[in-house]
Amino acid sequence: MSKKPVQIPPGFKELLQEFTVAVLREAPDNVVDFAIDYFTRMRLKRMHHSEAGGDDEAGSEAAGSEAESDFDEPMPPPMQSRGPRRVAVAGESFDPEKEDDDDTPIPIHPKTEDQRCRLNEAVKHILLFRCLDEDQMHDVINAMFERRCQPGDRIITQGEDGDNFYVIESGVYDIYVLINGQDTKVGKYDNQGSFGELALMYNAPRAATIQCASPGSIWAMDRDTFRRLVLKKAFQKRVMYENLIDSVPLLKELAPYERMNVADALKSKAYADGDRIIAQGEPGNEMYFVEEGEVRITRRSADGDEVEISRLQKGGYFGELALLTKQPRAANVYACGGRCKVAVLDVGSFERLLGPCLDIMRRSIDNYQQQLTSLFGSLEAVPDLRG
Ligand code: 1OR
Repeated sequence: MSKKPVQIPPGFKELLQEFTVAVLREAPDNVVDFAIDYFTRMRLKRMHHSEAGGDDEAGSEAAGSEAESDFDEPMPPPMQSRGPRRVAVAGESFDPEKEDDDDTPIPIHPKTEDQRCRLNEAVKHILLFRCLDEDQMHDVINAMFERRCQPGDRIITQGEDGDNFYVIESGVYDIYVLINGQDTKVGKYDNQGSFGELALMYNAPRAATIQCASPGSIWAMDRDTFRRLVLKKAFQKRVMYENLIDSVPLLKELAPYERMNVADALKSKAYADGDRIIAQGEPGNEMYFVEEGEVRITRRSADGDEVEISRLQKGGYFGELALLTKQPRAANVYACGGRCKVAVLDVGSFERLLGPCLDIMRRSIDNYQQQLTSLFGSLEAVPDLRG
């Protein structure tokens, strides 16, 4: 009986070595979750890289192609696919240019004035649309169609292929994920938000089940239109901020899905040396992450002198204190050195997305307080930063 020789796929050894090093370095609590996250990122990077026309390292290239065919689940914890996959979709590669080339007209679903107003209101808060300009938003509004929902209606079923992307106008929608074979409720959308983008963006099966829990209305956009109008820009934005988000220790508290939402919400601002980013005493509506360069944090003492409190580099964050305490800005922040780039998160997104990081941020207020006391304690009464 002839035995077939065992073939080790090219790059497989390097892939396992790199993964092992990552596991040892990070020492994750849950290795399965970590592995899913690790390979999803690798796949995203590879897609981005090939989109940019670059060459991958031998190891990751081979690893990427393995991942492409074998790894379909984008989110931890592992969510088993249910039912057969639509092969044509699963086999499609990510090619944003191809989406652009399509010159069939964007569908127009006629709307009453009332519908248009309601839809305009609903899309205002959709993070994924932040990367679009006015004309593109016009196409988006035209292409969406309304669907009324009743409690119990299943809008999305985990494991199925993706047909539409949805924006919520009203109603409550529960999120279920298969955990140990059981549909388990992991969250809900309460009268706002959007869902159904993952399967369309990553050509993956639906990662969760979405079921209506109170009557409402949602707006749908079909898969092809979503890919043509939104995919490229939204995808690029997620990849662009992935690096930054990875470099911020605070954001390690978030699940990968939550980190993607943060990427959708961020926008970058560049400053020159000496520009003031935050002014002490002013109201605060935004939080910042340092993307490039350095910032200098200062505070005015009682006699008007500005004293430097600290400096932050890539991965550091600032501006969260006023959002947490609802107090005016407690310090000035200046760009310093060469070019300084920050990623800005508005207060609404801060409140919706950074819930899991709140404890860490609150604890760091005590550090600020200690720093303040050691710098200013002997000169003036130290304000209470806890709000
Ligand atoms: P989709 O196209 O995969 C299901 O269809 C949608 O549910 C998905 O896109 C998201 O828009 C949305 N993990 C994955 N998808 C989620 C999650 C989620 N929540 C909403 N969706 N998690 C829940 C976080 C509260 C992580 C689960 C472990």
